[in-house]
Amino acid sequence: MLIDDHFNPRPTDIIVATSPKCGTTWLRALVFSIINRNSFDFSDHPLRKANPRDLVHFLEAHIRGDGSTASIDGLPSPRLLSTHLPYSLFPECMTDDTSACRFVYICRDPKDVLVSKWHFANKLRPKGVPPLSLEEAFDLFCKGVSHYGPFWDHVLGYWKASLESPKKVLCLKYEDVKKEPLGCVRKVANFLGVPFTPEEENKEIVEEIVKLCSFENMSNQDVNKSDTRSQEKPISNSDFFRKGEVGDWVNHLSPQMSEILDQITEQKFQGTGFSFHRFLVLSSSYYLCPLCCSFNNV
Ligand code: PAP
Repeated sequence: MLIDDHFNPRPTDIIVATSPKCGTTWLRALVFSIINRNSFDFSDHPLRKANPRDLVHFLEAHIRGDGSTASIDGLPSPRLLSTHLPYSLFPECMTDDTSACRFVYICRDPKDVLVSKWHFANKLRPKGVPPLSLEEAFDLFCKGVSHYGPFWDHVLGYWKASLESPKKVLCLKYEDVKKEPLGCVRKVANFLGVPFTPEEENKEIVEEIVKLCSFENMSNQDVNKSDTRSQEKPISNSDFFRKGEVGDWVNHLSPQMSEILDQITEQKFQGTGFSFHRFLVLSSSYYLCPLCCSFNNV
């Protein structure tokens, strides 16, 4: 309602959209560095001094109960904004074909999402409140009790929109970006209408962006290592960097839990054309990819 009543979309707006814990931090960093690649030197880049949350405004946090949107109204175009809102909650003036604003969405295997959410929830647990058990978190997640709505509905909303309006919505998967980061960065740049030129390719700008935004690089920046909690920001930057891996669920979920989650996922996505690759995890460090039949490091 607040978005409907107070947000003034611009046709040049770029929205980074995610269901929580699907790669928001990573995608914010990637899109920020793609669209600003001519403004900064990679050795002295804002992402070396600030967390992506401070560079890409979080839409929901900037539309206040009193309707004030001053902080985002003052941003120059094209505005880069981030959201966890489901696609269906955006006003028609943003989602219909007359609007040129674009959404870049990333989703992730729900088993890894659940594990990431569970760790994060326990970090935020107030002192004196007992930790949330994995069983409890699993139960809520499976029932669709998640921030911003059931995980599967969130994914399908953006997935269907990407099929209907491929120029408006681009859907990525965390696992694909991990596997082929260069290809995914080029895909995002093409989608946003700022493809890499042959000169940029020669200068290996795509490689620079991938390196800058990698988990290893970002989690090692002082700004993301230190405890940045404050009264206004009760969450520390470091809370957004845990493992950054594909398949960590195998270290936490029981075989039964993973089977149940896979079944729910299969049922929800049946007939939609959308799926997550199912990896057969052989140990905590290797998995067999059924698509290319190769062993990969998790
Ligand atoms: P949010 O939706 O609450 O903003 P988000 O950034 O999506 O959080 O989730 C954090 C997850 O992304 C963490 O996953 P994990 O718990 O499985 O480890 C975090 O480690 C991962 N992450 C953060 N930055 C990166 C990155 N640069 N590359 C890959 N994964 C990352």
